Amino acid sequence: MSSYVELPVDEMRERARAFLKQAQNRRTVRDFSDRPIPRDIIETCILAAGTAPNGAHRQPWRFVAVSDPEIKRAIRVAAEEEEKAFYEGRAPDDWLEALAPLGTDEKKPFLEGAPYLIVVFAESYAVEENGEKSKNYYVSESVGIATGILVTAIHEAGLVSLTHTPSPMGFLNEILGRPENERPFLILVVGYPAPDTTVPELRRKSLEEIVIFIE
Ligand code: IYR
Repeated sequence: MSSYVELPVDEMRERARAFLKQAQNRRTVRDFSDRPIPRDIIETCILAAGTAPNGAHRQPWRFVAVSDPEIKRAIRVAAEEEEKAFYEGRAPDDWLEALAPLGTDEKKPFLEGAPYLIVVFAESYAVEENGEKSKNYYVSESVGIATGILVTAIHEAGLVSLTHTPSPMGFLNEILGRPENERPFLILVVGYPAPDTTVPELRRKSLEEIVIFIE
């Protein structure tokens, strides 16, 4: 394989540590500045997401990158309607309790204020040029991995993001004109953090809590 370059083990270790440090510095942000960001950076990060390993190489993802203020506003209005129903009754009490430390509510100003919303769609099945349907495989796994790479690419570029999942999300197909074989997966809100924003104090699980070695 021509692209594989074996590194000395010490360098591997060093690079793994450096990457961990970068990853540990990523925080999800909920308050965004309205400062614009260049489209080419979004394009580059989406290309990185498109390198994800995926089922049968079907690449079952679509990214809709929205900076149009009217479309962002329409998404905000529709999402807030769903969120209101969620917070005012649809959500079970234990779920609301779990969310309390995050301080979230039905108001989603970032959907309008952040410079970019990247709406990630999962292609449940493909439609060939002749109109025939063909199956995709491991769609959620594939799109989940692609989204992880997208989040990481945006962080590496020096921007911040929020993974947002209004539920249900069917309104996104309507607003964005996407066909029925594309299922909304999540909205990635992207931009600069608002200057005075804070993030909750969170503890990440330790290695012992997340790994079991069998050796
Ligand atoms: N979609 C709602 C609720 C929500 C759910 C989870 I799980 C979170 O980690 C955060 C929020 C909202 O966006 O407010």
